[in-house]
Amino acid sequence: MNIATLPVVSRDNLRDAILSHLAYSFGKTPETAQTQDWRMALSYAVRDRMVEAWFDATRRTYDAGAKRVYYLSMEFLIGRLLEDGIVNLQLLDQARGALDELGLDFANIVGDEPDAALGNGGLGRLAACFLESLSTLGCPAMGYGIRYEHGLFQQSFAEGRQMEAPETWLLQRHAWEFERPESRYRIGFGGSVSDEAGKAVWTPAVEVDAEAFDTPIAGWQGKWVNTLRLWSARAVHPFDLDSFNRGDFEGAAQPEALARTISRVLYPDDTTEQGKELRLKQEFFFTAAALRDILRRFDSEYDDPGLLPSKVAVQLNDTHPAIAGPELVRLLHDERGLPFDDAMGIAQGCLNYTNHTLLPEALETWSEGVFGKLLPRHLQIVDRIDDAHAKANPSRSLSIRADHQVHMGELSFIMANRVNGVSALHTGLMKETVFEELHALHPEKIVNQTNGVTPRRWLLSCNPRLSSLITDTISDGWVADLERLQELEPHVDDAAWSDRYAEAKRANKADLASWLSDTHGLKVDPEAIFDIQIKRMHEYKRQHLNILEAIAHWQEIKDNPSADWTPRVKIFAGKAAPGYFFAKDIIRLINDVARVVNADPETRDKLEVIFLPNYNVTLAERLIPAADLSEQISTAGKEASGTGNMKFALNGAPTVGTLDGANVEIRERVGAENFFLFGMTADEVDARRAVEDHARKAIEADPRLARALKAIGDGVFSANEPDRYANIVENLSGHDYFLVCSDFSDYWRAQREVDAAFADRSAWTRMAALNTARSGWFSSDRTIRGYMADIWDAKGLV
Ligand code: NBX
Repeated sequence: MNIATLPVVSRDNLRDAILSHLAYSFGKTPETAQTQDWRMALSYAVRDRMVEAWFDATRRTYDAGAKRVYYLSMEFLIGRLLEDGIVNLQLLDQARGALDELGLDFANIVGDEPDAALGNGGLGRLAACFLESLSTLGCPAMGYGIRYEHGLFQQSFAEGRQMEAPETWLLQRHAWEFERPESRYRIGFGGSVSDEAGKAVWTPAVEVDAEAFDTPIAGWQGKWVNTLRLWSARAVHPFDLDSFNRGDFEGAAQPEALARTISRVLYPDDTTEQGKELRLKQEFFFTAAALRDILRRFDSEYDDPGLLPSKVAVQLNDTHPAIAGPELVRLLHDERGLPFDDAMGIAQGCLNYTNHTLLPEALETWSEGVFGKLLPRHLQIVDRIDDAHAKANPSRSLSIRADHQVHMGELSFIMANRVNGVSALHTGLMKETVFEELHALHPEKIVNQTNGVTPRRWLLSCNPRLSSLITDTISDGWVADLERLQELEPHVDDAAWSDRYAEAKRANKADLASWLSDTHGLKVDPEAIFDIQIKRMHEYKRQHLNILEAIAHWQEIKDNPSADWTPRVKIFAGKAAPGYFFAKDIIRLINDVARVVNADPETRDKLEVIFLPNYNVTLAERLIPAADLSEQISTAGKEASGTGNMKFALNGAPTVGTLDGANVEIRERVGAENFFLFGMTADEVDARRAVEDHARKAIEADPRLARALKAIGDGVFSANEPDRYANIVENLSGHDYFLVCSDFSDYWRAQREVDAAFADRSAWTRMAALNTARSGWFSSDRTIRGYMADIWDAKGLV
């Protein structure tokens, strides 16, 4: 069947499909069905509508002999898929109607879906937005990753402290995946390499199977559906019968338990590399399985491996799949007998690498010991790659293997056809810092692709009120062509339209206020500025700058309670890596400040501080449409891009931020007058660090800062343990690597400008609306078009 002939789905069709799945897929009657059963039945009914387009996409790709794109990522932070699927297939009215008729509440049913947290933060969420845009653009593509049994840990607070519990999304059946027991590859680890007639032969010591699970990803209007293929680790021989017969029941089950460890849990660190062997195993496991799958598909169509670069583009999402370089060379050279140089050339023609951070502690390296023990043949190949590169570039002074470490960034760079950064500033800094020497040797390799976000999830679906206003104003072409939001500009000075814009935001804020009350027992003033900072907890993101300003603000209100303060609700959310103690202290401090400040009757209606637990995609979808102000306050030069910053701007929350990452480009587009800029530039940051005692000098120069720090140090927020935050105070008044103190005064100034601007409501609404109208460029459709043109040389087929 061609997609053009796909039947139109009516409310009644959908209702019948739900009832049919309830009976025949889940064995339940409407009387016995629980919320989860209804949710599964609805999911299957929606999923069914993707399948024809899915088959069709595969067929058309084969028929066209089109180049395929493979996105290799350790993380896909996809969140919930049901509402997304319904929205993309344009079944929202039908689904609501069908559930209504069955006496069910739509929000309740879609809200039952677990949030698939197979990622840590920006890098994983970017991968999820990219998959959706690849489908929307009809680019033949596949995502490859790991089917973690446990995603990112669940966060709760005990007396303000972060507690971690395992995430268990797979305890319920996953509605969207198709298990593919027939798609299995054997993956080896360890062992030795022998020389057989001049040929290297790797004999692994241990083997596991990688089994595929496929999730269809439908693009806008369901015209094209790509696949996210996640690998699950299985034992080659799941059960040891000999042990069992000897009465050793535990031993009998051990092979399966050991094998499954590989795909058991997502590493919860988003910056520091731990160099753990299991992590390297995970990296090799999914990368090797993906490459075998890619070659199998290629072989079914072509018989000349020289054609690979023209038919296959592989994107490495950071260095986590960097082993793809040596592994592809091994497959082509050792297993298929191509000369080494040819194998390396072909691999370099296929692979590309995206860098997401310049933080030195995040750059992956593996000790030769760990690497060589787990992947002995790959270590040899790394050396040959290094030698070949050195021969071709005799002036080169560094190498992939240095200080007894394998440097994955260097390896990725050398093995890639293109290397990209994720914002203009970040790409420029890459050329000047981490890859300075390699860039000088290969000046054509580094390109920029500024990140983007999918407008289907991050506007259409999460903000229906604003979406309807936009569609009423300029019709619905913006959903697939976000730059058309510019057409809103002529309306921002129309009072009636502007009232409707303000009303959408007001209603979103009221919704958030009732949700906060219902679920957390928190009362907030919907008239206050909703000032939101949501992201992973990290010193460079400077949540502590934000809370210091809140403390100073609180003190100032108390000095003069009857002044005309603009009421503010400060909302934080974010997880800290379990081993990142400083970040966990910041969480606790924010919670302590919230407890004290929120209990103060003198300031209660002027300032409130909230830290919401367990930040995830679903919570972001709830908070962003209700935000007035977006906090993007990293130390300049440290945030590679940011993507939350784009979601806020799109949803009409102006930014208070530094010139960092994509903030720079957001400000250029929305206009400097619609952005609250503060802080040092990346160059000024470097200069400031060289100033002796920079923190102490900044504190001496700003009595507000000094007083806020003193309150923390005196135990104002931790009366039963006054020195609880001695470490934070000491860090900030001493080393202060992230220059919190040096940027404080200017941040304070910018925040008071926010207060003044918010007090003029119509001017504020205009500013918010201009943020929406001018953020269309930050669609991930634009980003993916950039990758297709500048990196992959791939074409869309819709
Ligand atoms: O990638 C993030 C950057 O910090 C953001 O500025 C950027 O917008 C985003 C998308 O390009 N990086 C990130 O999220 N890194 C990780 O999550 C990460 C995870 C595991 C790990 C290292 C980094 N070992």
